[in-house]
Amino acid sequence: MTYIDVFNGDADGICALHQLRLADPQTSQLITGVKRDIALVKQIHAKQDDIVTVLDISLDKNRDALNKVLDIGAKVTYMDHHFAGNIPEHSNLTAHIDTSAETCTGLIANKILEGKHLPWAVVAAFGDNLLSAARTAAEPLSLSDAQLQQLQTLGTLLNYNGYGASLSDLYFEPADLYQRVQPHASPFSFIEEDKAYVTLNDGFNDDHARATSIEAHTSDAKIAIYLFPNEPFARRISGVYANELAQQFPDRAHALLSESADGSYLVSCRAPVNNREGADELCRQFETGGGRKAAAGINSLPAKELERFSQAMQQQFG
Ligand SMILES: [Mn+2]
Repeated sequence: MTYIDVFNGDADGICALHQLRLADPQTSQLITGVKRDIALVKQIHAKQDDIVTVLDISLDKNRDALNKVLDIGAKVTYMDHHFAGNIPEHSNLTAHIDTSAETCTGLIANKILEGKHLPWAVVAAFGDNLLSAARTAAEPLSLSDAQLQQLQTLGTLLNYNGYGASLSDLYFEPADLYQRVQPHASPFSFIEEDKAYVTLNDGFNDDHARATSIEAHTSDAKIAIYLFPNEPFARRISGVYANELAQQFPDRAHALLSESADGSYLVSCRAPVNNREGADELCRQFETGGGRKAAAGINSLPAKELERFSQAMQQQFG
């Protein structure tokens, strides 16, 4: 019998798994990837009675593979907050899915664990740009403003590390980053003791400075679209920078399009913070699009569809 942990390679995925494995330590096989690599369940080679945990990836995008794993006889616990569609009814499946805009997988895990490793759930929520949900969740911890800010920065950096078209864009492979987090019951000890924090912080600051020098391609009171060049810094910073713009201009929807090597665009889209819905609806109109109400993306938007995207965005948020 093998434990198989499948998780999104961002802050939320890492912090959700970390909470669960702090509560129930097991040696497990890790399956993850860049944040956008969400078709992870098909990578599972399960046997009967294996214990599979799937975190922070849309069930809708993994349903066929999930059904196969269930039919083999593995026991699956599935926790997520992305669009799920129909959830299979199977005696081997336990699903904890909550798609409300103010939660994330780390907060779902926290609820199940009754707050046992709450600081990591707060990091997860900050990572997913749920700033007010993170602050509310943190209240029982009675942290100082400076400590809360540290958790926010850690969430941002773990999230930042997940963005890229391939693992080679990233500072750390998400499985390695999870393993570096693993010895730390407290996020503050990770921040103080692991040099990964400094590496990510420095990388983030460099990428961020380059991002802020790029002006919007189109912008008005309701929407803004940015075009970023085909460079690793752009792929790494795009998602976190989109979150930042969303917080800065809370009534506006944002799309950040990073050019890929083949000329298509990798799209990060954010609904207005003051009305967190529609990002998934917009992105799902395109073949490789998906995500959740507040934050969604398109893996490969053909260059010739830029105008169509622009119009669809205007339609959705204009
Ligand atoms: Mn998430």
